[in-house]
Amino acid sequence: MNSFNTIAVIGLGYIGLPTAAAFAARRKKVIGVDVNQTAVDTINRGEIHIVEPELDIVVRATVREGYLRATTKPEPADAFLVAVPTPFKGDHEPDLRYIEAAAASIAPVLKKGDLVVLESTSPVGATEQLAGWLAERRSDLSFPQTAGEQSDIRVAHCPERVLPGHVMRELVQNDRVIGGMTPACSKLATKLYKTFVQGECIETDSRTAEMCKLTENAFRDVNIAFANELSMICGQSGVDVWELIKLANRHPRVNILNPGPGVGGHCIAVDPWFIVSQNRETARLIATARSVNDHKPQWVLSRVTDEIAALQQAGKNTVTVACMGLAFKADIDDLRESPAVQITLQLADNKSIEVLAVEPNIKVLPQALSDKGVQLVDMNVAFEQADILLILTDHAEFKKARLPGSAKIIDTRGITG
Ligand code: SAJ
Repeated sequence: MNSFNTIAVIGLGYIGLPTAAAFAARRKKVIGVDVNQTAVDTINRGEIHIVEPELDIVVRATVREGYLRATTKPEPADAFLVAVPTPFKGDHEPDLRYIEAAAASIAPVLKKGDLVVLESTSPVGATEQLAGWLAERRSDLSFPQTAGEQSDIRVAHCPERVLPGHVMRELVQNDRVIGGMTPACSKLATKLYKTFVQGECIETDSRTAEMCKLTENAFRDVNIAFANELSMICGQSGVDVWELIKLANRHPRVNILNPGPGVGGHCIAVDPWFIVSQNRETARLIATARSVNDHKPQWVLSRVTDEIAALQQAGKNTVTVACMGLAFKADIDDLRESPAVQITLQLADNKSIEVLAVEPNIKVLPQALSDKGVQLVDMNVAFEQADILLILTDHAEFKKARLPGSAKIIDTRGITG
């Protein structure tokens, strides 16, 4: 049986790089592959191009010891892990072009006995599609969709489920769902993950594993939508939503999540659409949750606009709004799909106000924000200058700070309660 002397990881982003590092830390020879030459060069210097606690230490050590190496072109290996983005396109249909590109790049170096694992969050059927793309390019090898348990190449879906900010710990400790295209595929993939996974590896088929990952994120999205909807209802009825949730959660079977400015990141705001796009008639609750969460930034904006109008009516000529936090959640630098960025951008369209941004985890503002005149400032500068403090991210720094009494505070995260 394959003993995985060399493992290739395709895609060195928020999931691929930590996974590559975890295998390398177990003294496996790991080839990390990414189309981004800058990322490849950074990793080969023993540095990292993303922010994730403890990842830098593991990458530095494994590169120095020669276990981890990055390149732009796949090389022969015993296992190939595909961890590339799966965004959506058009009317929220999944866009599998990066998986197809990964298949095209690894096909030439595949050999009998290899394992191919799709880690990217994917719509149901994507693993079979990946195997199809590989088979089209390698008619000399047999694949599970035609050869079943006798296939030359084993193919499985093993979705990642790690929480940004806690990736290095969760990679090792979380249970893993292993969805092989056949039981032999699952067995081989379990053997691979057992290299570093201390949680349980639970075997199933690839379609169930695909749906399982989508279900986990849709479940969270629906629950956050419930909290966000409550916050909008409470806003109309003069009830403090944070106190309400605290009280309701004293019930032994109620556990409401936290409202916020909307749902961001590259997972929860995206993955439920994969279920919806394949089940337009039946996935009604999941689709509604998406629209509730997507509407939340507009609701926050209308509250801020009301406050700005009130200050202007009271004679304040130039109102300064400080947007506290741009990251999509606390204590990370990731601005992808961030509702805080969306709100800040829209505020900056109002030429009668000044917009400041405070984001302790970044050094440079994204171009789109600086182009609109938004200034990145320290927290204390914002406290001195702001007429409205708009709390968009519950960073630890903000929770510890003494907020100024001089500004109107709009707290979308409940840190002031
Ligand atoms: N959020 C709230 N209220 C809450 C919880 C979250 O507004 O009570 C917001 C956050 O501020 C953020 C968004 O939701 O904008 C998503 O944050 P998150 O912490 O819920 O999740 P992610 O996107 O960082 O990671 C999720 C995780 N999935 C689940 O918890 C089911 C993680 O385990 C997955 O591995 C990850 O998606 C992924 O890669 O799919």
